[in-house]
Amino acid sequence: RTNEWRAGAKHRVFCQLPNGDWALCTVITTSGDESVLKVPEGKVLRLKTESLQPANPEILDGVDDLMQLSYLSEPSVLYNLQYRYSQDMIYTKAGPVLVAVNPFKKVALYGNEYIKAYKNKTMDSPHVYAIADSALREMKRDEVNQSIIISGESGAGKTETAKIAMQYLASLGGGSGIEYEILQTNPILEAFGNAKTLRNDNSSRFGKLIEIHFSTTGRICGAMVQTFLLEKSRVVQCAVGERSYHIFYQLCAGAPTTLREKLNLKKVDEYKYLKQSCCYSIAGVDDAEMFRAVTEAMNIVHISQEDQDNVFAMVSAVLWLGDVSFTIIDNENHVEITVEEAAETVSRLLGCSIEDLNLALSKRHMKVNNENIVQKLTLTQATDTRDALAKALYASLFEWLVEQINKSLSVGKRRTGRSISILDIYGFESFDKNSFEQFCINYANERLQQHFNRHLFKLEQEEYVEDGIDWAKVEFEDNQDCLNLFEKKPLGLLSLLDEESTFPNATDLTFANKLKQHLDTNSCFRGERGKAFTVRHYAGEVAYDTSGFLEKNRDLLHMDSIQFLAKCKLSIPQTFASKMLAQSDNLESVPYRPSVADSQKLSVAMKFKGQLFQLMQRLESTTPHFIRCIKPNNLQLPAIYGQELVLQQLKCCGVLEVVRISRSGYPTRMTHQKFARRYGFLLLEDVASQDPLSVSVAILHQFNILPEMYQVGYTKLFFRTGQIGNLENTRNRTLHGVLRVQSCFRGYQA
Ligand code: AD9
Ligand code: MG
Repeated sequence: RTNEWRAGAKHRVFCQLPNGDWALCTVITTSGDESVLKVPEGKVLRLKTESLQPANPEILDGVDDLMQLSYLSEPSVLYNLQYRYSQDMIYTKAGPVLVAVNPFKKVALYGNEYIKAYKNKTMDSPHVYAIADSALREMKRDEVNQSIIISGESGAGKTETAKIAMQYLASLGGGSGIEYEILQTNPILEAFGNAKTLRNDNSSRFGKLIEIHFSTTGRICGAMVQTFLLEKSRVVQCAVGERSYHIFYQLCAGAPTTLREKLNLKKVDEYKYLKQSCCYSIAGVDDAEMFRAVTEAMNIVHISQEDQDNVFAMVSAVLWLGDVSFTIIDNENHVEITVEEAAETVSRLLGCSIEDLNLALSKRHMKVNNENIVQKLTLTQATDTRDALAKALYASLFEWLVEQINKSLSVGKRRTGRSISILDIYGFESFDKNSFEQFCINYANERLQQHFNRHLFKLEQEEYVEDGIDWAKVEFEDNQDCLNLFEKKPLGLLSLLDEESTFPNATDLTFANKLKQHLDTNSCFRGERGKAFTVRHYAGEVAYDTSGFLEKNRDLLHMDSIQFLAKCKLSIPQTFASKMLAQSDNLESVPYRPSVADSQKLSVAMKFKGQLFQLMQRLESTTPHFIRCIKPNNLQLPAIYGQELVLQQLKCCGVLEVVRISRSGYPTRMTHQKFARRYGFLLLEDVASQDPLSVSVAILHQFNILPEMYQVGYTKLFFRTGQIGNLENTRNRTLHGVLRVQSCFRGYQA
């Protein structure tokens, strides 16, 4: 805010209403330190002048780019987005970033006509298509790989946005129908990796990077999908009101009779795994219809009928596994599986004997003092083993599907052209209770945020340098401290978690205590009572509960389970298990996992960290394009714009940061020509030379714009925030004056 600003009569200002929302109003009078205001519904309010915030002049209402706003205050940014949102203009630029506000309804902004218009540049308002188009152009022009990085919280529209970007790129065609295949990966991945949550009916429970490859002639020639950390726990437990993965419901609703009989399918509300959340359908979604779409998509990406049969056998086996029950056989609570329909169906579908299944779920082979012993499992242990097996089966299925998709879309090793990657990864999460999943997700977001900061900051400053203006580099307060808290060795969150995971007697409480002991001096960390700790993330503080951290981080699948899967006749789990066994020739090197495969030596957190590093490396070699999705309400309903919710996300995902960075720079830019054209007529004295630069400089002088408030570049003028607003006011007053004089004159003549 500039110091010069004062609320004067007729000024547009923002005032905060009792409910906390900002409203645009006009000042009627100001006396003393109070102002009388007219608010939108015609009501009149009296407020302290100092509580008002300046509003931008009317010509800036609903501008395409928040950078054009003279005042970049929170209310002006909120107002601008809302102004556009109410007219279905859901896209707005925030400097280099595209902001997308979820419409929660069909908006007429997509399809071939629009794609053509953006391709031919007959349309240039902010759009995902425009972003995809610049990615394409820059890929060709600079011969550099590009990335489109989409972020935002759950339900904000990341996955839809990613699909819209893919749609644009696919419209370029590839010749062999490969572009259609690429689009068809979406229904498959969504069926197996998305689920209804309390926040989003179609929530992605995995992160995804899709790299689209182009030939040297600029046509699509292939693609590769990489996924991150699927939420496995959902397969065996999910909260009331949520659902497990879509495919379970789709299969049960849509399988044709023969398949239904072969897989011995029941109704969804008859499976224990699905029953616990009491939620079976999604409003407006026909699961049976979706099943047909998924099988059709599988056909298109060349998954054979036989493989599809295997896939659905596994889906059914996972469901039935949840119904496998145990019988207690002694007074120490040891169990065996109950031989009934569930166990029989599982063994038939997986292609194993009931004895093998029983062995895998009720016994464990251990090596104690170099002696092999067989331990009987208790009911709790057996149930956990069963659930771990179900999760592993499902995860291996998901992995297998991604592999098949990649085989089908692969261009082979002789790739010559460039690529555009689209990243759709879970956004920052902060719930009442935050567990290991949020811990990993938020860590990923810290990494991405760092990438975001570096690039936007660099870009911003490069423009100043390119236009030759005098610019003292602005140092930016980054999130390195928080990243260090996670990554530092040996005393960082991840290292300590891994260390604790190696101790057989460690508990979630000893882990929490260890963190407090070693990290309490870290400014981004705070130990809480009991098993809790708080991390100060860039997007806000999050309190984590360590319950389940160690177990989820170890993610044990016992050797007995792996060996069991390796013996199954069904090919997908069998291949998966054989691969794990092949990697585990040196079991002794895993001190804390006496009976698991070597391939599990890496904890979940460490694997994830490795994946993230790889991802960052890949993104670093690309030119990034950022899209920030915003969820305007928590009801998944159209036309509701919750200011507080939007503001919190703008802050969270760093849009206000970008705006803040710009505020410390020169957010308003205008070419010499445009500036001279727009304000030249205000000049009182003739300028010797009529070239735009001389005219511009004369205007700046006449209006006493202080030298520190602007910079003259080679092609543009750069202004600090608020400067154009003053000029614009003078221009309007002058124009109105002129019009009044003209109309008086006309009246006189008549
Ligand atoms: V999550 O982190 O995976 O839980 P996303 O991916 O951010 O989340 P998603 O793309 O799934 O959200 O969008 C949620 C819903 O918003 C969609 O199912 C649509 O109903 C709705 N949506 C999002 N974007 C658009 C759009 N451009 N046009 C219409 C949209 N509807
Ligand atoms: Mg999603």
